[in-house]
Amino acid sequence: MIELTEDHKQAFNRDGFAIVAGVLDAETIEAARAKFPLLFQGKFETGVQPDEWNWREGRDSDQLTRQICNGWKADRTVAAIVLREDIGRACASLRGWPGARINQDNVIWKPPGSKPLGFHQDDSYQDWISPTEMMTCWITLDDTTASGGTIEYVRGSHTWPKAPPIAQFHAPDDPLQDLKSAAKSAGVAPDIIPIEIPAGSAVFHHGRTWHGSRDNRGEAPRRSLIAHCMSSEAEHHPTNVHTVYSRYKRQGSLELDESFFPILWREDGYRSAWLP
Ligand SMILES: O=C(O)CCC(=O)C(=O)O
Repeated sequence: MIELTEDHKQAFNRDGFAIVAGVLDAETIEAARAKFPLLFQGKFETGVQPDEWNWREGRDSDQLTRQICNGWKADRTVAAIVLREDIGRACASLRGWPGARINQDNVIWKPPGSKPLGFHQDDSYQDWISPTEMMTCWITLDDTTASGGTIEYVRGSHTWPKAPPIAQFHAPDDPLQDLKSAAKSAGVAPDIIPIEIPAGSAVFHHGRTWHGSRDNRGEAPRRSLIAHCMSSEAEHHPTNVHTVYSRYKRQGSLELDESFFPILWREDGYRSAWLP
C-alpha cells in the first residue's frame, strides 16, 4: 500500500517528483519481469494488442529502447500493477484532484547498449484531453543506476511553461536538445537528477516535470512499468484529436469511457466497477 508522507508531498511540490520505496514485492517484480519477452514477441495473454507497440522482436534494432503503451489491455499482470487503487489515490492527492483515472501505461525495456529517450514533458502530448494534465507513477522492476539508463528528472521544472512535443523522442542524437532550449527560456541551468533506487520503488512525477533517460551503458537491463494518470474529471478535448486515443471517443459525447480509461480511485469511494 502506498502511503504518502508529508516529506513525499513537500518533495513533490518543491522538485516536481517524489520517490516512494517498496511499492512492489519481490514476487510481483518477478512476475512482471517474466511478461516482458512475451509482450514484445506479441504474445498477448488477453488476446488484445496494446494501443502502441513501438518495438517488436525480429523487426526492430536491439539498440532501441523498447516501449509498449497500454500493456494493461494485453496482460493481466501488468493490469494488476498499473491499475492499482493506491496509485490513483496517490496521484490524485499529489495534484489535488477529486480522483484519478488511467490515461495510458508504458512498458519500458532498456537492455544494455540501448539508446536514450529524449527529455520531455508528458503534458506536451496531452492536447487530446481537457484539462491537459497528467500525473505519473514510474515503477522500476530493476535496481537503477545512473550509467544503466535510469530515469532522470530536472528538479523544479514542473513550474516551467508547457513546451511543444520534442523533436525526436526515440534514440535522439542529443537527448537534452529540447530541454536545453526550455531551460534557456526559463533562464536557469537544468539541475538533472538521475534516480538510483532499488527494484520495486516508484517515482511520482508531475506532467510538466522534464525527464528522460540516456543510454544504458551498464551490464543489466532496466525495465519499468509506468502508470500515467489524469483527473477523474478529465474529458476528451472537443476538437483536438490523438491518432490513437481519440478512437475511444463516442460521437456526441466528451466523456472518457471507463472501459478504456478506468477510474482507479475517487474521493467518494468510487472505482470503476470492472477493475477487480
Ligand atoms: O522510463 C523512461 O526511460 C522514460 C519514462 C517516461 O518518459 C515517463 O515515465 O513519462
